[in-house]
Order: sequence, then structure tokens, then C-alpha cells
Amino acid sequence: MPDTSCERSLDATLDLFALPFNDLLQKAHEVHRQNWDVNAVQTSTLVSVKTGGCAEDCKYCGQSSHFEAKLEATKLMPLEHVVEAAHKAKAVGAGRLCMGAAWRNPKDRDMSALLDMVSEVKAVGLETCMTLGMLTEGQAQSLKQAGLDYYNHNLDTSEEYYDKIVTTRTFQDRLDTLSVVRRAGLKICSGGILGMGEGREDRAGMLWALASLDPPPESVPINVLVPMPGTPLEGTPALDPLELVRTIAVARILMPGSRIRLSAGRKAMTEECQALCFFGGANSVFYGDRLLTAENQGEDEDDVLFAKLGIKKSRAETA
Ligand code: SAM
Ligand code: DTB
Ligand code: SF4
Repeated sequence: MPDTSCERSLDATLDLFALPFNDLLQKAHEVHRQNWDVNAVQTSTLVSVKTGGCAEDCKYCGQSSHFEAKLEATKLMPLEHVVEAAHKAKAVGAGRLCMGAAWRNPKDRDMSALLDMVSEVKAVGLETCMTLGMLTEGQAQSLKQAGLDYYNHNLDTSEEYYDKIVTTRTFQDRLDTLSVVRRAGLKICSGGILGMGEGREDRAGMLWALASLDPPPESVPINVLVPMPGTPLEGTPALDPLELVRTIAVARILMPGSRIRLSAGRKAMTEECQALCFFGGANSVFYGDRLLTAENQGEDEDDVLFAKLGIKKSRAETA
């Protein structure tokens, strides 16, 4: 980033958030237009290859074993089911399959099955992404060798707010894993969640931390909390949608060359809110009627929205 003073830059980020809405949106849209086809949106479909029973205590997550959530823990999904999900995703027009596992980290004994998933999904003709928790150098390298394109590992929130949300690992652990992933030559997908009771300074701090990665993540998922029954954050008051639009716009200005994904939470958003997010710089979505365990706005509804907005689904980036 051009600015060398971290504190000044965080202040500058907060100044962007504080701009009059129209000024912020215009600025973000200009950056968007200079760097991207503003009428094209990248599409990733999620599949949960290992659900529930997770040892971490992320307070937003229905898959943690620390809370009352009723989600049943599964074993690792058989390869043929993953391949089936890939064919289905491809048939409806997704560009990437993102395979998620409810783990603190993968065990070495799981690696060969995971590597097969990567190569088989690539063979279907999709880009590949995985999100499996912390990785060792060796695990990251073997995923890269198998053909993995992206690794998703979110900062989730600001460093300051992090321990209100997760206590079983630290913000620094997340940064360390991102370094491991980068050293292995994988593209990074990293973002966070809004609407967890954090303040604007936390949203700014998270975006500043993401933008300060060198280079910034190629893909930045901005999730809005999906309140999961039985989790400590279940009753958190909903985020003001205009604050989501502002956050997307600031992300676009700070990370001009990154895909900004309007991620979890779209099912509860109006079309107007999503349209403003696309205007302000979002150019990627999770596509398909399921996220990992929660419902998503389905492909049919997305196709109707995209048609109304004149948006096309963009080609795969690494094919
Ligand atoms: N276990 C791995 C990890 O935490 O890195 C990978 C899977 S985890 C479900 C991936 C990301 O999904 C989390 O980092 C979080 O940002 C997002 N997420 C999980 N539950 C969510 C929820 N209820 N609402 C919004 N985003 C959520
Ligand atoms: C990301 O940032 N969001 C996705 C993906 N990366 C793995 C997950 C959203 C999960 C929403 C809640 C659920 O489906 O359980
Ligand atoms: Fe586990 Fe990931 Fe859920 Fe945290 S977000 S509890 S690490 S599955």
C-alpha cells in the first residue's frame, strides 16, 4: 500500500467510511470501472465436504461443537459426491467450486482424499478453492501441486474484536496461515463477517488488515452474519444494509485489483441492496441454493436479478 503509516491509513479508511454516501459510492464505482468489467460477476459454488463437530469456538458458526447447534457431524464426503456437486455447479454456470471443512486443521491422513477432490474437480473444468482451517507448509504445497487455485481463510473481523468472536485461535494464527498459503503459491481468498456486534472501526480495521497483506488477497469475501440457531450470536441485531454497502465500497477503494465477493447473508438482502453493492464494487457471489450449511439465494433468483441488472456471469479466471 502506498501509505506507510498504519495508524494514518486506518484513519484514512475511517474517513472513507464517513464520506457522504453518494460521494463514497461514486469514488468506489470509479475505481471499480477503471479496474474491472462492471457488468460481470464471478460465481463460486460452495460444498461442505465435512460438516459439524468442529473443535473451534467461532461464535457465529453452527458447526462448532462448543454450542447448542443441532448440526450433525459428518465424515469426509466421498469423492464421487464431490464430483457430482462439481458437475451440478458447472451445469448451472458456476466458475469455481469452494470445498469447505469444519476443521481447526486437516489431519495428514485426510490429505490424499482432499488432493483427489482437487484434481477431480479441476478435471470437470472448474476453478478450485478449499477452506480447511490452518495448514502446514507441506499441506499447502501438496494442495498447490494437486492443482488447487485458491485457499479461503478469513480474518473474520478486526484484530481488536477478534477475541470476542473466537478464543481457540488468534488473529496472528490466521495471518500465519495466510503466509503459509502465499508461500505455497496459492491465490488467497480472505475476508470476514459483518453484523457480529462489531463497530465501524472494526470493519475498517479488518479491511485495512486485508489491504495491508502483500499482495492483498485476490478474492475478498464480505459475509453478513447468517444467524445460526444455538450459536452465541444468534440474537445479534441485524446490520444496517447501508453500512454493508459502505463496507463494500471501502473494500473496493482499498483493494482495486481484488474480487470483492458479496457473500453469506444475501438471502436476507433486498435486490436494491445487492444492486447497490454491485455498483459500489462487489463483483463476485456465492452461487447456488446452499452455502455450507445455511440456505443461499438460489441460482434462479440470481439469474433473474442478474438479468434485471444486465449482469453477466464472468469466465473462470485461471482456466
Ligand atoms: N473451518 C474453516 C475455517 O474456519 O477457516 C473453514 C470453514 S469456515 C465455515 C469458513 C468461513 O465461513 C468462516 O471463516 C466465516 O467467515 C464464514 N462463516 C461461517 N459461519 C458463518 C455465518 N453463520 N455467517 C456468515 N459467515 C459465516
Ligand atoms: C466465506 O467467506 N463464506 C463461506 C465460505 N467462505 C467458506 C461460508 C459461509 C458460511 C455461512 C454459514 C453456513 O452455511 O453454515
Ligand atoms: Fe470450525 Fe470454521 Fe466453524 Fe470456526 S468457522 S467453528 S473453524 S467450521
